[in-house]
Formats: sequence, C-alpha cells, structure tokens
Amino acid sequence: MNTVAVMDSVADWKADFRRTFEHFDEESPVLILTHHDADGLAAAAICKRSFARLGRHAEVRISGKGENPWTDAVQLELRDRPMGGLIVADLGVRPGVVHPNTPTIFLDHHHPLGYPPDATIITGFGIEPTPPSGLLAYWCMEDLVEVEDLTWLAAISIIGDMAEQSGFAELESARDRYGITLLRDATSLLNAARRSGSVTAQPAFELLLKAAEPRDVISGKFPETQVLLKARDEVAQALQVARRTAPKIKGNVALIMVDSPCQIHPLIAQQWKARLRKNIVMAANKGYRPGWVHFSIRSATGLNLIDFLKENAPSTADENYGSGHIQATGGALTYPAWNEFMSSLGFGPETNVNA
Ligand SMILES: [Mn+2]
Repeated sequence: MNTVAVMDSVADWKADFRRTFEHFDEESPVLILTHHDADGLAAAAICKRSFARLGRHAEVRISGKGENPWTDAVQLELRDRPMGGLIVADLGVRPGVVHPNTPTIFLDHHHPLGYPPDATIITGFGIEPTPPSGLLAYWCMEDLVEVEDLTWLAAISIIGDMAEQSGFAELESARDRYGITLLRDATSLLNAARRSGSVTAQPAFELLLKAAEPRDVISGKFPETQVLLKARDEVAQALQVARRTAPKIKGNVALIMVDSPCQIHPLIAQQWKARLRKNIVMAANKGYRPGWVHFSIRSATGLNLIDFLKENAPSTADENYGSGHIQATGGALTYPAWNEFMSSLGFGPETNVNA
C-alpha cells in the first residue's frame, strides 16, 4: 500500500472540500445527490449527520433505476430546487454541469468521463488502494467536525465496494470494535434494497441516519429492517431462477441473459467470473428497466474491460455505456443498440431484444 500517496491526497482533499464548503450558502439546505448502493448511502449519511452537527440542514436525493444527475428527468427536478451547495456522491464524474451557479463537490472513485467546469472533484480514482466515496466523505467531514462514532459507516462503504483487503485504518478500527461479520451482514442487507425490484433504497438510508452502530441496522430495532429483509428474500429468489441460465459463448465473451426486475446482473457476472476464468463474462438483464438492457461485465483475464467496451461500442452508445471500473463495468443500452452490440460481438438473433 502506497501510504504516502494516499495520505498526501487526503490532506489535499480535506483542504479542497473545506474551501468549497465555505462558499455554500447557509440560508439554503445543502443538497446531496447520491448513489443507491451501500457506499453511496453511507457517503450521504456521513455527510448529512456531520452537517447536522455543524447546524446545517442537508437534503438527500438518492438516484433510482437508470437515473443519474445528468439525465433529463433529474435535471428538470433540480432546476428550481433551492440549494445552498451541492454534493454529488458516488455517481461518477462527467463533463456536464449538474446545477449552474451552485458550489459543487464531487465525492467519487469511478473512471471519470470528463470534468465539469468549476466543480471541486474529490476522487479516489487512480489511487491504490482506491478509497470509496463513503471513506472520502468521512475524511472530509473529519476535518470539520467530530465523527469518530461514524467510522462504522465508512467501514460499510469499504466493504460495500469490495475493498476489504485495502488495509484502510477505518475498516480495521470498525472491525476491532464491532466484528467483521456484523459489518458484512449490515452491508449486504443495505444493498438488498436497491437490488430488489419492489423496494427503493430509501429505507436503507433511513436506517443509516438513525443507527448508532451496525447492530441497529440488522437487529429489528427500527421498522425499516423488516422491509430490507423482504427485499433480500425477493433478490434471493430472483438469483435462484437466474442461476439456471446457461452462458452463451462467442469468442472470448460469455453472455448470460436474464430477465428480472431485480438488479441481479452484477451478482451473476461476479459468480460466473469465478467459473469462466478465460472469458469476459457479461450478465445482461432485459427485465430491469423497460426499454433497456442493463449489463455488467467482469473478468478474471485481467483485460481492460472499459477498453473492450469502447472497441465494441454500438453507434448510439452514450454515457450510460462503459463507465465504472477497469475490472468491473457495464452499462445500459436501448434495445436497438443492444442488438447492434450483440451482432458486433458475433452473437446471433437469439440474443436480440425487441419491444
Ligand atoms: Mn462506490
């Protein structure tokens, strides 16, 4: 672990955050836009709880299926929304301005697709080990207010983004205090919400605002836990069905096509990656969102998967295609774009999706 490089960056990130935060207008709430996975939810919870300690109100908008801050519907929603400052957490970094004339801070660790002008970009991308968004949030807040009791939220973000081997001190300290099993159980329950087809991530986020420690997430002390347990059952059932799907192989690509409203495609890709070690494994889901095929790509080959997608991009692919990480990426394509993508990879019409 290159401790010196990470520590240098942390000092810069804290200074950058503080400098921009000082320009937030205190008369209006801070708006936090965040991703619906455990890392994004933890990032938003750390920020909102820290701001409350500073006497500052923050509102949180969690992105849902197929949404990001640059999509038309979200842009329309943000247009007239009052905000004293904006934090965009775990949603990637793209060249477009999210909200004009508003001091904006990105907390992220994904492959940036470009940089918006005038925004403060705090990204772990390119640093090894890569700090996830929740850990970046924790470091920035730690500079402003006492947050030691929130270390477990940073640990959840680290576990959620599969960085357990990273050696980050926040994970070590939470592990010593609460045990790794409890932290893992809480993380997987929080992720069940956004993976299910019927529940949003909102109850998972509510739990992170109320919980004093990870046990409160799973104990049943708060009613939201029941909702998450139902979501977990739903995802487990969908996975069981999807597990019966055999891969189709073309060249070095193994395609597993499923049809579920649950966000199971990343889990399917991850499972097959371990079994098909010589292939680029692509799990595609035509039932996740009407009009779109969502897919996840993983591989044990060590190939740069973002480059692979770039080389095979359909003509109409946009920013919804090929972002993420070099070893874990994917995207969403309309049916015609998906069909074009499939034939360019050599797959036959049986992989086509039509309305
Ligand atoms: Mn993340």
